[in-house]
Amino acid sequence: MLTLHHLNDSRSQRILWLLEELGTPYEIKRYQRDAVTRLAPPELVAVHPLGKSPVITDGDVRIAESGAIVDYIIRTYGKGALMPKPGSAEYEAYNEWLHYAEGSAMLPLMLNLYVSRLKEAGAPLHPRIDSEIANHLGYVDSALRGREFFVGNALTGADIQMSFVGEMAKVFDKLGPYPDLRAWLSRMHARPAFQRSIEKGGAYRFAK
Ligand SMILES: N[C@@H](CCC(=O)N[C@@H](CS)C(=O)NCC(=O)O)C(=O)O
Repeated sequence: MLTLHHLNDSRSQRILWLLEELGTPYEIKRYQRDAVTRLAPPELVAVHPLGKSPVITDGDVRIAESGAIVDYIIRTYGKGALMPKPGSAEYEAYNEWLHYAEGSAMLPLMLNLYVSRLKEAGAPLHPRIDSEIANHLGYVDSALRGREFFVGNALTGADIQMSFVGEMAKVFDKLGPYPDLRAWLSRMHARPAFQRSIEKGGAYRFAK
């Protein structure tokens, strides 16, 4: 059976949400962040050398990196759900969002997280970080204008993969100028499968 190696308060939440959307049988193995450092516990290194979450194991398959996990689960267990038809223009847009979330959009948000810890010493970096956050969130907001989902007329893995970008933007209080992104995130949070994933995953402060 597929096992999700789940770290509390993390990107792993979106994999739980995906599994709940699909109704795929799975097991959760839980890992707790260190209360002070917020780092993952060393037991995760036994699952994957990076020691990060999410990771899934499924028989001989082991995958880290959430975009690859979303892609694998949908291809393997989705029976055609949550992804556009391969070869279609919508599929290319879907695949682009799967990569874009972690490959581009998360970078300025993570820089904001770390550079903010430098307090005054980080001040010279903030104009560039802030303008890149605005660049990406503005792009995402305009992509959602007049649409309910990122691709097509139904939920896909693109919405699930992009959700953590929305969560982090919300945590940093950056969603104010982006009504379409804000409304989309609220719609995603209202989905019954998302709500179930919160119940199963334990406390998840990002969705509050
Ligand atoms: N790009 C990776 C990022 C994985 C990642 O950094 N996960 C974080 C949780 S959100 C983690 O495990 N942090 C704990 C640590 O680094 O010790 C993905 O999307 O899966």
